[in-house]
Amino acid sequence: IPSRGNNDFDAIVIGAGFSGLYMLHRLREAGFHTRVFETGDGVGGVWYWNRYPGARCDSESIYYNYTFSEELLQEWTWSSRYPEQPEILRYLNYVADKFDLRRDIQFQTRVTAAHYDEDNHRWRITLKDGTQVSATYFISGVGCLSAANIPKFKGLDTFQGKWYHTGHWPQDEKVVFKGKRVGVIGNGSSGVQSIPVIAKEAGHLTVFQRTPQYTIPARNHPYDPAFIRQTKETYSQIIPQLHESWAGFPIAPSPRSALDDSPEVRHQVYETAWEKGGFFLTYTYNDLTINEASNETAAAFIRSKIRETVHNPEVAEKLVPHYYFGTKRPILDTHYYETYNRENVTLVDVKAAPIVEITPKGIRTTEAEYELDILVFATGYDGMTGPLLKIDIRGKNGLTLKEKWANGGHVQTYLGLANAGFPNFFMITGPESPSVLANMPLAIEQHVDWIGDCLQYLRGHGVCEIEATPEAEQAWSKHCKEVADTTLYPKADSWYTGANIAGKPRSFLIYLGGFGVYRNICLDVASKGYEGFSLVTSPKTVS
Ligand code: NA7
Repeated sequence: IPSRGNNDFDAIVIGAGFSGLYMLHRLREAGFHTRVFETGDGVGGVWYWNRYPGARCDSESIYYNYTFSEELLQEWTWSSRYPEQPEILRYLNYVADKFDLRRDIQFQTRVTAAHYDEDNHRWRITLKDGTQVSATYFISGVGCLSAANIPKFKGLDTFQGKWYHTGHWPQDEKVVFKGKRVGVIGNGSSGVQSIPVIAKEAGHLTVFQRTPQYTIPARNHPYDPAFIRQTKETYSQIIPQLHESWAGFPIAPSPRSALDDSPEVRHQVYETAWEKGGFFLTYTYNDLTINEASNETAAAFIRSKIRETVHNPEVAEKLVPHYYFGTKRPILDTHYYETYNRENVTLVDVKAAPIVEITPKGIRTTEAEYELDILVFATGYDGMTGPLLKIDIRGKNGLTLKEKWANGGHVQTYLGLANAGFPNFFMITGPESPSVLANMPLAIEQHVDWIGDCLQYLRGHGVCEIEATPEAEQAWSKHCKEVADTTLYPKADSWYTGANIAGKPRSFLIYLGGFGVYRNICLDVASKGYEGFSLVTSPKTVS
């Protein structure tokens, strides 16, 4: 590696969450001079920012970790099936310390622009304080859900109470709900996790719900030490199973359609899954997300559970969803529906009576004004593309990523890893990769390993520029769409499709072919000398 100035690197990575931490480790081990820039003042990414009450993981923690280090796997022990945010943040800090990562991370530093310098095959990167740095490779570890969606309600600036977004919860302030009139807008995973916890403390909680959601009990519990021991002993056999699986968990999908069973047997299958908690879709039948009639059997079961749980029938009906189960991100809860039996909780249907404005005193809908001391936005994220588009990323000929993805009205990538027109730029879990529909740390690890292998290959072959071809990209995007269109997912208004953000072009932003299939496609591309990419060796010759 040739030595360079202080501000010139082989690789620059944005973000010190699960993605950036492992990318740094992987590249440093391979001898690449690497720098990570991170906005926060600590590691953790989404697990650094999401400190809202009740924030926890909804993937089974025993598999929700890195697998690249056997030593790390043996050393770390999760306390429970779905641990809370502080424990996950402790894990990431532990990783950062163990692999001595902090010395190459610059905290409190936002990357504002990244422009590709075609003549020199380098990325020129601008930091918020105006500093210019450069690197051969520019790698995004910005996460899929890190650009908060704060709807532009009229009057928010006049609100005299305090307001927070779940994804930017303050680190240095303890938000005290005791005795306060609290409003929560939104009931996705963040709302569903925080609402029961806030309700226990608040004087009164008003939930402003636009679309009801299906949520399944998490049934969190401490892990049995024997289970942990056994898993740790067999991890080397489990990892290949994770790699071949649909979602990065060692769970064999059911071989049966929901319509193969009689209503009685089916009911029992659903009852068992409900009692077990967790991955209802996986534990039950194989066609809930592709067959409307099968989906309806599961949806009807969950609706019946809501009606059984919520005492007031009018409130229960407001909580009952009427779209395909599982097509918005599945949610796990701890006593969510039960919370609406509390006397200090009110549910407001803002689809029936939309929010008109935020007033100095609270929220005014078309029907009433609700006085509030604290307002919580659990309104989600500009998912998948939002965090990338917050940065002024320009590839060849000055084309911005925003322009590229607006062209034709939809996002287009190659494997969710790369973009035609943006050489030497890689996205960890970018749009059109399985990312958020797989076990996230595992999906991240797979991308990081692929990028790490690729950079070593390029160095070994004297390649100074790698770029996805427009043809390969078009074919991948077409494939993504075709796979999505065989399912019920695109029929829902969700952040998977961009429908949650006003004006965002609608396209299905996640690859639904399954993690194992996708991983093999990526390996195949690499084994064919990076098929679908054009490689430029120095001096400029295309191979
Ligand atoms: P989500 O799942 O996108 O949920 C956001 C919620 O906020 C959802 O209920 C939205 O209703 C609601 N929302 C958004 N904008 C508005 C406006 N303008 N008015 C009223 N309600 C609104 O975000 P989360 O943070 O809960 O979860 C994100 C992911 O993090 C989750 O999927 C996991 O992967 C982890 P809508 O359904 O759009 O009608």
